[in-house]
Amino acid sequence: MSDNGLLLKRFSDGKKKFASLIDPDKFSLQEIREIGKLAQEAEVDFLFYGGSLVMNGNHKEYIAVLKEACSAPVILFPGNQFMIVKEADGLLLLSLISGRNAEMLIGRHVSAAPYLKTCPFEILPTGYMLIESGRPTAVSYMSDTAPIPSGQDDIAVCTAMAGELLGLKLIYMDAGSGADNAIRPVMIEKVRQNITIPLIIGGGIRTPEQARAAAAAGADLIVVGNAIEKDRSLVQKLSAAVHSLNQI
Ligand code: 1GP
Repeated sequence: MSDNGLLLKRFSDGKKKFASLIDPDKFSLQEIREIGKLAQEAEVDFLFYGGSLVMNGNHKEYIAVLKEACSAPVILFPGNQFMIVKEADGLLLLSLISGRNAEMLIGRHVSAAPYLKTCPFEILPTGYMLIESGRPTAVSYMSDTAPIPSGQDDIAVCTAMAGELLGLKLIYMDAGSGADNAIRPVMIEKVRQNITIPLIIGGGIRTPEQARAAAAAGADLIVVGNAIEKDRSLVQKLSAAVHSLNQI
């Protein structure tokens, strides 16, 4: 386990960042190479790798190909312990703080801890918050938790504050992959005003305008998966939209 904190330190420059989320089930090895090249051209800051239900078990090879094609760090965003492979550069160690399922808050972490201690990558302790997005998502079903209602900004704020007080290093608010509605910028703004740790936003972002609005509202890192799967050229536009805020 690396404790040099280099990935986390990347956030300290205060610049808006963009991550492309890669679900290995959606791509062949050849496609993964192309996706990696496009991400490199788009100058993405991170490649997130994972999903709430992943059936493909070829993670070592997929990650090796991604790393050949793109210099951005590959960070595991695991739906379960079977996709934690040592070839990655980092791992979001997610505690699902919006839910009340003890397994997702701490149980799985206890089981994984001895293995995680042997992993060379950086571990990023992350308060993971699901936000209601219009309809049930794979992640709320798989985690057996209810998301925070989309209009309940105060609950989101207090949950994120509690995560920071508990010592978590990042907060990730997620509407869920392919969500009908992305998280409202006003909720992002209120959470941002009440925490000091980096804020990651994802789920249902489909356009450069939405990505820019989420970053302008206070997100430090925007994550997009689904929309790029449907139109790979979007990675360039989304990344540019988020990074455009760094030139102001
Ligand atoms: C899902 O936040 C990520 O966990 C990204 O969501 O696939 O909808 O972009 P999308």
